[in-house]
Amino acid sequence: MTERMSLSLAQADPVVADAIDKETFRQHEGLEMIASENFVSEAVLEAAGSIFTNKYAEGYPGRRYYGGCEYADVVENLARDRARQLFNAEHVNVQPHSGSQANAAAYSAVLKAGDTILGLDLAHGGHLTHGHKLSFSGKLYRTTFYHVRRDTEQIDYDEMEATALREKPNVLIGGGSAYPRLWDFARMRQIADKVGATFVFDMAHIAGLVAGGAHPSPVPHAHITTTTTHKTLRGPRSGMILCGPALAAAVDKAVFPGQQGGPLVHIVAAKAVAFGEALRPEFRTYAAQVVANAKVLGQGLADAGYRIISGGTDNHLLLVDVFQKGILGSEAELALGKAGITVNKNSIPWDTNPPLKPSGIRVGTPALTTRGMKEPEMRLIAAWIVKALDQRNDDEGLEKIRGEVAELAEQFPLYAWRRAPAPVEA
Ligand code: DSN
Repeated sequence: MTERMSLSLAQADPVVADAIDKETFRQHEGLEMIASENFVSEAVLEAAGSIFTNKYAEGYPGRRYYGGCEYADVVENLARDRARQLFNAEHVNVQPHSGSQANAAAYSAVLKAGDTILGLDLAHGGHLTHGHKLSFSGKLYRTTFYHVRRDTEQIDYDEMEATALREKPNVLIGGGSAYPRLWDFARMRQIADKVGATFVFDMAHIAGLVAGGAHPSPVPHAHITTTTTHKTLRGPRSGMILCGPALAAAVDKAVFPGQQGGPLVHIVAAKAVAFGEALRPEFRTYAAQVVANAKVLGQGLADAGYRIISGGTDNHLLLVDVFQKGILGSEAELALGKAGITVNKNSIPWDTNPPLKPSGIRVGTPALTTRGMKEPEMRLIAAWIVKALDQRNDDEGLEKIRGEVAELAEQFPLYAWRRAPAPVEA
């Protein structure tokens, strides 16, 4: 081994090391409210940064195309067994590198090019991979969409059924990125069965809530359930597919060799650790608190006159109409960022503004709940959000809120031992 191989990151590449230090500090000192983000444990970080990154393990446990896979088999079997237990699933594939690749594999397990997908319109809370024309899903397949109702801003199952009967989709896909309400899994399965479609549910956003018993599970209803593992589920950035025995071989073949080569064994190991954490009783408490926090946060914003899309939330996220107060989502994102609160601008259903300057923001509670924040902090944060939006053109006012935010963050430490002192800008 050359001397260079044994240098620490700070010695070998100070520029990258410095960016990691600064990112660690950024994550600590602000309020992370992007609904799809979370903070993994030190144990998950350690597994994700482990020497399994060196290993090729194409194939599946016991059936690999490379030698030396005995320990890769240990971690993949653990990840599979724990995920099966967590979601009461018969078959699990833990190799997809991401949610998009999990969806690509799920489709290719049951569809051929040109077949039809019916999914929730991205503009109404869906996901790019559910048929958007710029995604592989919209290029490879014929796509049709269902929507939310104008009056309730909740899924219009009658429209979904009428569209399914008319368009005869081969896959009906549920789930999305910005939908705050419960899904009617049983009704979706009925609609899929009526037209002979495969019912795929993408539970990426809610997987942790499902695992923690704070949200009903799509797994008993869907033919195939896909997910990411890094959102509410609080694992490493990655994907996973669950299904019954009838589709197990097709799904496995679609992941490898269909979509991917060698799995990221270090990330599979980190998934095993995260699923082990999610099986613990504390995770149930966490999931329930995520939902309770979102409700309190929504109430705080509603009390200040903000319109919450669909009138509230059943999960970890809120979609807030800021345009009704004359603010663009992009302006709100910028102002809140200056105040140390990270959210993302988001289209709202039937938005009259364009996606880069939409009418809403999406706000989520998974990451702050991991830090230990509860209802009192949510009330405080709702008040800061309202104040920051009121003072959106006053940089001094926003800076003052940022100071208060940092004081709160300091009381809920994150990765304390990894944190370098506050970076000094040159
Ligand atoms: N980009 C993710 C989200 O923020 O919801 C979905 O893939």
